[in-house]
Amino acid sequence: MTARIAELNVYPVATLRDKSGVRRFPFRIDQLTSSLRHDWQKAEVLALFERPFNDLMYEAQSVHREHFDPNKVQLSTLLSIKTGGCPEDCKYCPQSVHFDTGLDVHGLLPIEDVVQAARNARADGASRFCMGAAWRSPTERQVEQVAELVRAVNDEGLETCVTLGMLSDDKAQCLADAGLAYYNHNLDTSPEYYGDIITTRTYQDRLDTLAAVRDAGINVCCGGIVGMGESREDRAGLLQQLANLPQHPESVPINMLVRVEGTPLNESAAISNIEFVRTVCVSRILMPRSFVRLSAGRKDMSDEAQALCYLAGANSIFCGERLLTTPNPENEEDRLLFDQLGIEPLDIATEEAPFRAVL
Ligand code: SAM
Ligand code: DTB
Ligand code: SF4
Repeated sequence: MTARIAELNVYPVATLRDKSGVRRFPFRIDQLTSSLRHDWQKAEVLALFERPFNDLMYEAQSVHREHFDPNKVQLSTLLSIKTGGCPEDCKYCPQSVHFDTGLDVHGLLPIEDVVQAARNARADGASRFCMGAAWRSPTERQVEQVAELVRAVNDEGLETCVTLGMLSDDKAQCLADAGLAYYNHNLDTSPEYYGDIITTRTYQDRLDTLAAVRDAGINVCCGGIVGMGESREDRAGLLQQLANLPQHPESVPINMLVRVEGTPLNESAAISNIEFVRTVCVSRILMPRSFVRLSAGRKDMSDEAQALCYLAGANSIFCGERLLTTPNPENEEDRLLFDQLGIEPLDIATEEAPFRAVL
């Protein structure tokens, strides 16, 4: 049964629509297969973290090979479409009004600038274009403006992703109607550590937004940040939450904290690259069919550390010289590393990717 469904090669959360575009039912393969679990216990996740590194790596790479081409990596490019001035107090974030980070604040970018950036991203090999806005929650008008950007970027032949803060059902639907493929909204950390990082919105607020996105038929991009002074138990708690969602996020960004002067977490205790790789391994094992993104933090990682992340099952990155407000490796550096490793970018236009979106 599991194998036959895998062979169908359709997107597991594709919302099927009839000829008039009416949504019929969400097709959720993961609920039909026995291979995906949603009942992970914290002790089980911790036990994975604690395994000898070679055993953990071997298992993660074996799981990865069951579901993906191990030599293909999906490329997304980020653009900050509205920067800074955010009323939230996320202690890692350079864009919060609560911290003085000397950021160049700007309002929503004009559509021409966004389309040009999308064209550049496509020319550089990205298959998805992610637009981020420093909002707590967008207004109706702002959602309509972003919907227009989504249509324009879709027209450039790129998949679209946006991250705009909290969303209600109707706002999620408006973005779905514009053809948005992915919405990024992170849980960031474990429920237990969350209050040490953010006080202006709750964990439940985040889960509610994820449910609104899912119900609108948009693919979910949801992960977190490590290296914020959290314990291994918190890292296990974050991954447990992600894997026990009613449906695994299609995309799971694992960010290594980018330390920004002026933010309260600038001096927090870092984790080793080996612990980061363990986090990627456990993500891959818990969410076997999700794209796991080696997300923020690559700029400070050696080639060898990144290679270990790919071996651990990371199969997606942000490419391009900027994340939202901080630097990312140059395209040429990434190209050189991919060449050394024999990795190729996933081409969603020509390949039958097992997770290709059909919205
Ligand atoms: N304001 C929206 C929100 O928070 O949902 C969207 C933009 S926000 C910058 C998107 C995500 O970027 C955050 O949820 C967080 O996980 C990640 N992020 C922000 N600052 C970061 C940093 N310094 N290092 C690593 N990840 C970071
Ligand atoms: C995600 O998980 N990481 C990206 C994206 N989703 C929006 C953001 C990383 C931001 C790093 C800090 C910055 O550049 O401002
Ligand atoms: Fe605002 Fe998002 Fe930054 Fe939090 S992470 S301060 S919500 S931009």
